[in-house]
Amino acid sequence: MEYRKLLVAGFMLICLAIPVLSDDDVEIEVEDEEEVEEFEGRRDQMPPPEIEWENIKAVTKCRKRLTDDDTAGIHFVGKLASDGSIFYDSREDNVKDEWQSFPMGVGESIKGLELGILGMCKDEIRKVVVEPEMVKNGRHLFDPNDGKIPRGQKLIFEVELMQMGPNYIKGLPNMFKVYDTDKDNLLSHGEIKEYLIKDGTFGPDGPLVSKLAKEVIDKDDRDKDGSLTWKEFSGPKHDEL
Ligand SMILES: [Ca+2]
Ligand SMILES: [Ca+2]
Repeated sequence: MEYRKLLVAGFMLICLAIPVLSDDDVEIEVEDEEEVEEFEGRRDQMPPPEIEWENIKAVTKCRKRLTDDDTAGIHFVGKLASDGSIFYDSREDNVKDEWQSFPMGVGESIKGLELGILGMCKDEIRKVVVEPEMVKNGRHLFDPNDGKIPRGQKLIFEVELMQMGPNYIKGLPNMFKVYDTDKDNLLSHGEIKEYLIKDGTFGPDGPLVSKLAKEVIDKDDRDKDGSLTWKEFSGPKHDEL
């Protein structure tokens, strides 16, 4: 009798344990399925085979992965592969004092670095190894004349993706017209802000969106009247209004 009780108890334990285990399995599968749906059509945007990379910190579930249609905001440490010495650390750069942002796919950043961060999730940390022949471009990351990018050497970058945003240079037609919703041929702070809120990349209405909109205006507002004419606006626009 005792033996049968034990058997029953054992069986019940197994029954209890199986759903617990399979629940876990199901949960993981569901997450993966969601990921596949989210990233459909973008899965090919991972680094090409010639780029050596590995995730130091992976984010398994993210709303969006970095593509070459985005602007990337990264913090990174650049090291020489030969001796591991650091030639640049964006967190230590007191001149820029912020992460580095650049539109992807238009030669603003170092080619190998740019290819190596494709497919990253926000907050992910990735190590990217860049062979000497892929240490090209990068005019936006550093001043090309200040000698900070060691050319002709194999480099290692440890990159944290801080932010993704719309790529203002690539693939966006006439942003002047997109921004100018009241069609007065001037861009106002309010119009830029309205666009950023609708876009949603930088979150809902708040200080960040306001600040970014101000930056868009201030950067080009040569006569300091608080709005941008078509001539002042340096973003993507067609040849004429
Ligand atoms: Ca306007
Ligand atoms: Ca102006």
